[in-house]
Amino acid sequence: MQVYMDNNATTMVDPQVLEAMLPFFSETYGNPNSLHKFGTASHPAISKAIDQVYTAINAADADDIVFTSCATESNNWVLKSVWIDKILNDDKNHIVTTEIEHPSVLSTCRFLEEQGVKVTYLPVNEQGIVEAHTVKSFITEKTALVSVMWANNETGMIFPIKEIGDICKEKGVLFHTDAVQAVGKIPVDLQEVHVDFLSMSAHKFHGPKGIGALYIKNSQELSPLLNGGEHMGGRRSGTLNVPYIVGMGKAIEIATQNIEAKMADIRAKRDRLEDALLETIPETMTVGDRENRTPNTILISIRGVEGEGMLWDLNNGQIGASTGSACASEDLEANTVMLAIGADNELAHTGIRLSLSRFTTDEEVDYVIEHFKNAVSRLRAISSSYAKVGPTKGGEVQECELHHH
Ligand code: C6P
Repeated sequence: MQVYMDNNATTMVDPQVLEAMLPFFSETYGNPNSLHKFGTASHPAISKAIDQVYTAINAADADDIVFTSCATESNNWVLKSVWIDKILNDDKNHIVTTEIEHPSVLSTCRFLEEQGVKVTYLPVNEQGIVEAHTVKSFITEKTALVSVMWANNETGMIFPIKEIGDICKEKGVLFHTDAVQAVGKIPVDLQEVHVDFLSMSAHKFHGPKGIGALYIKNSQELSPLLNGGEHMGGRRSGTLNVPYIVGMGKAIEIATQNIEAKMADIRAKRDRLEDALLETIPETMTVGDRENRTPNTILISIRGVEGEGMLWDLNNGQIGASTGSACASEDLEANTVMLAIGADNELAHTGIRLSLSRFTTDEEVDYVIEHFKNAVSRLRAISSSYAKVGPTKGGEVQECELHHH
């Protein structure tokens, strides 16, 4: 058996999505900007995909959606263009974000700091989220933009986006949310929540990699990141990637149809897995209240077991998991979110992220529970740090205290 438990890194393309995409590679392959029928033949499919995306997030208008190559591009676009539009060409100089955004936001913010922009990185509480009142207290007259993720990729913790959106609206500050880990996992309703810009990526909800979108409320002014041939009304140039656009539309439609039922199903499997691991393996803890997490995610820490060792053992057992985000997994650093919520360095090296999908089966969950228990026993038997400290409460579930730094 092979079990893929790393669906926050990417997901498999749903076979129905692949099927929808296929005709647009070698049959309807014209450039949509061409005037002949090879080009115009793809227009209905593109319109349909835009409709599928804007309907899925309950945006007001199809014009509010612009396709990009991925969420990294969407995030770069918002941050850099707000810098150009509001900081270079206006009198603002400040961006508010959080300590635990994805690198596509954090490293863009660091780049902007080098250009002279002031950036506030808000700390998270012990649940791994930033509360709305904290955001409010850091907004000043000079703030151009607040950028806060909808859900965190490592913990699944969901941020109070409605409250933050209301504050930004009241203060007249632009609000961007990186909703990569929210769209397709939990309801995202832009009639309920005030957001100016929202980033998403198709491969997180069983669409293809290399296609994303940016929602722009009321298609408001935002300088393009890519200048060129006036594609997408001049907002994002580059020949439209028709098969991937079609795939993204189909994927978001499927993911958001009956989302409550899909969530309940994934949540039941996730909770069973989490309970089994916490109950049978002493001195383990998970990060963040389950009720406020995306229903597919567990970040579990196992005292005395290095995350990388655990991944290696899981990989030998044909289980794919991660120690945190996929793009940070090669540097063997401690889990940044765990450090941000106050875990000590040793504990922050023991985090394992397990992320399920709607394709995860009960048999796979059983297999992971069994393998995980055995892997922990094997690794603890050879762990010098575990031998030094020893089990602190033999056999019982241990609530590890996290202290805020
Ligand atoms: N997170 C993870 O393992 P791209 O690569 O551009 O499609 O998506 C980037 C991205 C942006 N924001 C969030 C919150 C994300 O989780 C990701 C991708 C993966 O957690 C890979 S690093």
